[in-house]
Amino acid sequence: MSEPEHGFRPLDFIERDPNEMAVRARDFRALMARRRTVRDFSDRPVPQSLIENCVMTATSAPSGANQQPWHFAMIADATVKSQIREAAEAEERDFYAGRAGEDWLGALAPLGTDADKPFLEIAPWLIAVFGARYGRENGKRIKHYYVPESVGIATGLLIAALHNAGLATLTHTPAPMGFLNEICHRPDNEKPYVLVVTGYPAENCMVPDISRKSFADVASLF
Ligand code: IYR
Repeated sequence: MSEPEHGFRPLDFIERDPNEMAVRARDFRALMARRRTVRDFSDRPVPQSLIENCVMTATSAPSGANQQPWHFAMIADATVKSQIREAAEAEERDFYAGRAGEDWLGALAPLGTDADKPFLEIAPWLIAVFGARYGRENGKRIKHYYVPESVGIATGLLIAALHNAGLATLTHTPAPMGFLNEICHRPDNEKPYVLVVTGYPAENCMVPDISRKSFADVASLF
């Protein structure tokens, strides 16, 4: 290995009993299998500390060259949420009116989505996830590696953390969503990737009656 710029320290690894490992793997699978994307939220408040803890979990994700090329804007302010709803719906109206194209709209039909996004104002929290295309140090551009992959992994951890905490989530991707830079005051080297909507589901919340692919269809063994 080449000479590192930092020292090394012992890994903080928890050795577990194999039976406990099997139980934990099954329990976590069962917990995550119950996650569903939700579009019908309650306005019931959710404490900031809960959201912050879940975002901290997201920031523990691995990233290209440990550059941690992400930013999470946590939004609870009603005025900011209204601005986001207005901008997102404007884009979505164009999208559903034809910009998406027939094939895309056909693929979305089973979800029953449309340009109305009331959840952007109703849900107590929106988390705008940004990826830094490059970094800046003393006015110099620093190249970032594997930005979409790193941000995707972090977002996956965020969704798992929110679900684990007992909240419902929606990964919402109004396209294009450059308006999020302006509303969240993020620099133009940061690209918005996704808006994670979170809170309690509305009472009697319904979700599409769809299923996951069979394990054999999505996994193979060598
Ligand atoms: N952004 C639109 C459309 C949309 C696209 C995909 I791919 C989805 O999985 C769901 C929706 C919207 O949010 O309605």
